[in-house]
Amino acid sequence: MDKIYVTKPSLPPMDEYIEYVKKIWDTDILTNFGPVHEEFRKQLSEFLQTDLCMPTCNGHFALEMLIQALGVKGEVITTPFTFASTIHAIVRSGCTPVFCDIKATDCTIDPEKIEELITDKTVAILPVHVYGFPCDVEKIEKIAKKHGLKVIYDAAHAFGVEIGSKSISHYGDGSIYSFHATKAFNTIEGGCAVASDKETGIRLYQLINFGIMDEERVEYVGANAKMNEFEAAMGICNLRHFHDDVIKRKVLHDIYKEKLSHIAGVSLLNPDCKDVKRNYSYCPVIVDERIVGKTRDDVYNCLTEQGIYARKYFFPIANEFTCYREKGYKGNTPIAHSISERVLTLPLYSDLTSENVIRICDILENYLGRQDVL
Ligand code: T4K
Repeated sequence: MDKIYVTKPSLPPMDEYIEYVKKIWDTDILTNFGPVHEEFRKQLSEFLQTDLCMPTCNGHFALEMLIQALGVKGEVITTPFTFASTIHAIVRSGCTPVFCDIKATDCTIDPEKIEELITDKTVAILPVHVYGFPCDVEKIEKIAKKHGLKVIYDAAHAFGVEIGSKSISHYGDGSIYSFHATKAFNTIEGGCAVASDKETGIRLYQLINFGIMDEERVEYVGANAKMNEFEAAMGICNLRHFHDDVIKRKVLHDIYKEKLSHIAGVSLLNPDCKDVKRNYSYCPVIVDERIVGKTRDDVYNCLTEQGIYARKYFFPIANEFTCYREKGYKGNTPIAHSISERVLTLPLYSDLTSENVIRICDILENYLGRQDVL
């Protein structure tokens, strides 16, 4: 049996990519905002409904650059239920993370718990649209306005997600996406930062290229966070197929939903996202040991023995990382802790066959048993 990983990159037909590789050979421009980059940026702007978006070398640097472009320095309220990048970006930018707990329904920041963490040092809220599930953007905005805080969204998982036909990147003062190979939309490595105002957009553009203004002027302590021509070419090609990929993911997600509803001790994390266009980027499930006496790790091991490599996104939570647990960062996060011990993300990608989804569910059913659905 072939191994099945949690994800597999979407690759366009090779001919489509080669066509762009030839263009790169013709121009001799490999990076530094070349013509393919420019073409991709325009397409991205259209897709995201904004001119203020900048492709970057990855999602992590997009976040660092955005934090810097917005002048954020101080305490930043975020959640620990995320990939290492979110917290590393805050810390590497000289800010202090303050950890807010999450909602059990969708694993995004719990807005009811934000205000109690605000101090006179708080400068920003940095929520994560984890698994592509939108945060409670309206409530977060109200809190931010009331206390004069910036809002930066880590939308690494949320490319293509819209709320009421509006791109999710239009909320807050800025957002970032990841276009890493493992994401629903990839440019090999890559990402993008989106600003909500022109001034931040221009600063982002400058910061991404070392803060260089022109040949004789360097105004900001920027970095090299540029996307190169080969990555931009992959972006152009993959963008053409993104819509179809999401449809394929939804079909597979719906099979999981139906099959898992009959299996004891495991439930699909599938929040009721009203008025939301989803991207089905991950398939997180929660294992309930109390029902079948099997832990998340038991289920993980059972799948691994069958060549199915699910992942524990996100375990451990960031405030329990070796590099952070002794730092004394503020915030109690019992729900995030509890979910991180019970969550498992099952394989989901556009090339996965429905037969394999059924096989994964059958393995789970054999191991955990059936439950009656009302
Ligand atoms: N914020 C959030 C919330 C994020 O989740 C991330 C990244 C970021 C920010 C930062 O964005 P980037 O700077 O990365 O653009 C992966 C990704 O590397 C990472 O991008 C992602 N989040 C995170 C959730 O997942 P790993 O360490 O789990 O990846 P890895 O290499 O174990 O890949 C998972 C599986 O995918 C493999 O078992 C096999 C398959 N795979 C992977 C690669 C790289 C392939 O089939 N082909 C491939 O080329 O972190």
